Amino acid sequence: MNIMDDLKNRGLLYQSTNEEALRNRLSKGPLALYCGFDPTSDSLHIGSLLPILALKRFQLAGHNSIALVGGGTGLIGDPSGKASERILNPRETVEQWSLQIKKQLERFLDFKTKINPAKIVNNYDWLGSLQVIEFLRDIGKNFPLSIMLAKDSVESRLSKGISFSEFSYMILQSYDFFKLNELFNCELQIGGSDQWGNITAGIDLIRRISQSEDKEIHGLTIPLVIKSDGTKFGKTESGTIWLDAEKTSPYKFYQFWLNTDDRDVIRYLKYFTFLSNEEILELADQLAEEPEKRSAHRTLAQEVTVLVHGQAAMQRAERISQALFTGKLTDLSAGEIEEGLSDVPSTNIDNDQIGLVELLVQAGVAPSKRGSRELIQSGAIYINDIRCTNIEVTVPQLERLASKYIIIRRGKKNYYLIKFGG
Ligand code: 383
Repeated sequence: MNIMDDLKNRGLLYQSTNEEALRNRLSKGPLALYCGFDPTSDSLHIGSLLPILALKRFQLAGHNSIALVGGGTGLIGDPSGKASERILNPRETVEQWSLQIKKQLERFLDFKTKINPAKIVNNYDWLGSLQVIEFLRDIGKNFPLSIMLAKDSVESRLSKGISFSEFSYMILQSYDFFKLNELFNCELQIGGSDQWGNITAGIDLIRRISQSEDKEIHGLTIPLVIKSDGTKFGKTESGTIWLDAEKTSPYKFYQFWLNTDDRDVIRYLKYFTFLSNEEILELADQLAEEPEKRSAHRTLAQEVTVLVHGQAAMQRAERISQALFTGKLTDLSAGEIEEGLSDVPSTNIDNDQIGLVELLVQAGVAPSKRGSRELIQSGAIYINDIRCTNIEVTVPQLERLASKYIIIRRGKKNYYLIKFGG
């Protein structure tokens, strides 16, 4: 299937400068395209996943994908979609983050293939050495103020405040497009729908400099992910879902996708996986007929976790999920216990010569010994998923998981992790 039809079927086409012209161009052979990512943190989060996968879809369709790390633009800050001025990050920090983001992007694209190897560039390489006179004379001269002021990113901020730096951001991104067009004949820029203004500004710049109104150059945006319940995609109670395994464990990542709202799961399968239309339709049928099996959710969680963290990490996430879900906790290794329970209150206990009643107090499960006894006697306490109603039990009598843990559950779902000996 051609890439435009594939994107359309998946609901990934939001806006394009001229769809017919782009389709026409794509049908003639491979083209180079790019998408940019600013280092505004030490890791990308799942908000960047859709454009990253779009770059991958283009590469799989035979095109030349370029991922751009905004080492230069990240020093300024894109006002698009931002309600207020950003705080500037120190140069060394942005430089460090650029390296980390480059590494992450590299995992998704194929740099080894002989036919259409992906490229990764950093716009600091050309923006960093731009001279102010050159910038204002050769580039700035091509930006009519009326057009700049009318861009959403600027207009929405005029009354709230926007600095000259952020106001000028679109010129930098436009210059990138111009540069990549010059360097690699890059003919298409893609991005989220928030990037429309910057992408079209770049196209205008290239046309002006080349003095050719019909120069082959295109822009395409993909939708921002909207959740059915109206809350923000990619955020949970415990924070952002990052692509870095150190910041969001593969288990947590897997659980995030597994917990997708039923109303969103089929759309996410189209957005975030490479499964075919037929495979997704099949899962939609299963969701309608046997929703309790959660095949669509599980497939989504598996596919996206493999894409981001690899097969082994996905299988480990499934093992942890399975064990916590069925209560077969004895199967878990120390690392798996830590990963699966990284979000729950945990307590280190040095002196284990105490009773269960005391342990519950020390671990914050109960406010007092009296409260502790009441909880145990009422049947609310589970040790390693086995109910314990005996207030005489002592800690040395309890089984240790992976030789140093005890998992306490209070009621249906309040977990506590106890770790013995440091
Ligand atoms: C910088 C220089 C370019 C082209 C693009 C850029 C980055 C761009 C931007 N993008 C967002 C970011 O970096 O700010 N000005 O956080 C996000 N993107 C992608 C996508 C998205 C956008 O990285 O919609 C979500 O992920 O475009 O918000 O020459």
